[in-house]
Amino acid sequence: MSEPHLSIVVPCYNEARRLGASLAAIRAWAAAQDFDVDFVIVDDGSSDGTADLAARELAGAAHRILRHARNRGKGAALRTGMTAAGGRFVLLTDADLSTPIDQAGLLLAAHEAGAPVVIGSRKVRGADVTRHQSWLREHMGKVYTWLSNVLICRGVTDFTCGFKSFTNSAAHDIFGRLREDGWAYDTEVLYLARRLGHRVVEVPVSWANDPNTRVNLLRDTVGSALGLVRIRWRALRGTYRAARDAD
Ligand SMILES: Nc1nc2c(ncn2[C@@H]2O[C@H](COP(=O)(O)OP(=O)(O)O)[C@@H](O)[C@H]2O)c(=O)[nH]1
Ligand SMILES: [Mg+2]
Repeated sequence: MSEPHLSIVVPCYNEARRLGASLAAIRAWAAAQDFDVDFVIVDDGSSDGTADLAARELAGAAHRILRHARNRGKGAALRTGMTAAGGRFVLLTDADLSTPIDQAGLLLAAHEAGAPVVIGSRKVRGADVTRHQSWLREHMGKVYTWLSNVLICRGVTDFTCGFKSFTNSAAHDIFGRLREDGWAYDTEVLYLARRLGHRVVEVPVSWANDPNTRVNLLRDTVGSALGLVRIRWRALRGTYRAARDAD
């Protein structure tokens, strides 16, 4: 297939239980569009047969399944998947489709209006959170957003929604420079987008929490906060500028 209009990248870690239904929903949505879609699945060292399941579900569809030999984290998986994607636009979505795939139309409309980076937001007017996270997780999320705004990048309402899309060149530009392997990657993506001059547009999306989560609140909150400090430190030291100049 020549370059598809849209590549859909799904980072997966032990997703055999819920990925099948999600891929079926995405395929059904894609079949109803008047443009070509291909899939990039990144199996990040799963031990539950995620890659085999993805191969079965995507038989007959344009797709690639990329595998990490060991678990490296969502940021690392997206660096692999987003820089391998060939579509004119590249959408990343969580495997649980907490944001339903039909919301992709809203993001694509923003691209057509000229935005290189479009992020789903649960916080801007018009967003619709139909099932909330636990009180504690939601409040930790607020603290993370505040810290990300203060330390790294102002004016973003929702860093961590797992539904974002990019023009192909913005995807390669940003994810090729990503250093964070773990959960702080979201903030680094937005930092890099700003730094590289790719305008970021927030689009309100609907979102329903799936309580089945790979996030460990204590470990991953501390890990993410340390990630923000690393990003700020690299920014101060000019690490990202050096990466850009090396092009
Ligand atoms: N590649 C990769 N993906 C991960 C990892 N941990 C979580 N994910 C993916 O990130 C997405 C969101 O994970 P989830 O557990 O639903 O987190 P939550 O929605 O933030 O509670 C899913 O697609 C997961 O498969 C990981 O270590 N590596
Ligand atoms: Mg989830």
